[in-house]
Amino acid sequence: MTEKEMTRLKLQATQCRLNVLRMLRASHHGHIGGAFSAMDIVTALYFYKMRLDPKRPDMENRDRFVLSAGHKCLCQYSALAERGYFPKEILDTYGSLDSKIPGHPDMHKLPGIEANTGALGHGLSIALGMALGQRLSRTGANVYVVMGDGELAEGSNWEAAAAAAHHKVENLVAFIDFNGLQISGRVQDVMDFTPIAGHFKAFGWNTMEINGNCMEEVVQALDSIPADASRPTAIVAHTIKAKGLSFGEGDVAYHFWNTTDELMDRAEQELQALAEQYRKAVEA
Ligand SMILES: Cc1ncc(C[n+]2csc(CCOP(=O)(O)OP(=O)(O)O)c2C)c(N)n1
Ligand SMILES: [Mg+2]
Repeated sequence: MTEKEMTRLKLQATQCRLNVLRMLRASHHGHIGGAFSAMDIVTALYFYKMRLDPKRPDMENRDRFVLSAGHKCLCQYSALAERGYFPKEILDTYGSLDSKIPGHPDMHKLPGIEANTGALGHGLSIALGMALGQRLSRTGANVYVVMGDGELAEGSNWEAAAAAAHHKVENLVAFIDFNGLQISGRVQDVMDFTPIAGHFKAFGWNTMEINGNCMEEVVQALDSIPADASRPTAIVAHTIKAKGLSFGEGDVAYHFWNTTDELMDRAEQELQALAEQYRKAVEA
């Protein structure tokens, strides 16, 4: 990938973060922390890695994306809108009754959503089933799942981890968004699952550890997934909760943000300035 292409991806991630703010302008509240920590990973998947066609969201051999930590959905809505799955005006309906983009993703309401999530701990099992199905159908499709680190406390994840390794499901890739925080405090105080990569490795997974807010490292990790590993891959992505919201980074109070006009203006200005920098570099 050229430097310009890399900068274009960073611009895209910034534009996606701005889309999140647009939704929060409409609703005045929402889960920004986990959406912003996972935004670089989700951008790399939607704009660099996954085989998909927004005009044919049901294309048989599409790669699948499952957002196991469904409360992070603002990051997926932003990427889907940016990729052209639905008109951006729909972003302004966030928080309204009958919106296609509810507080947790709904596959019956929005094209591009593959599974209903929100109750933590189910996405890895769902993604494993999809990956097995795609392998049987020989479509060549990969299945990508994004999980939270607090979510790992759900025991069902570890049944799925064992089964995925046992069945050598090499077309399954799980990102663990390791931002160190969950709803009410530090993950290590609530339910410590470190070393996360060590646990997946012990189950038989191929594992990597990266800075999940560094686009170069996310892209490199995606490029280095072995094609014939006979193993699923877990990418433990060290991130900062609310990354990109300067006054909220690493602060559990921004797991769910009740916005104020003043702070919203500041957040928007800062991200717009960053986007402008990237835009200039891309156009230079
Ligand atoms: C089964 C279940 N229990 C509790 C919750 C409430 N809940 C919503 S978000 C959250 C914290 C998740 O933390 P983490 O997985 O680290 O995601 P992050 O917020 O950091 O993105 C919890 C406990 C839930 N959605 N599902
Ligand atoms: Mg977390």
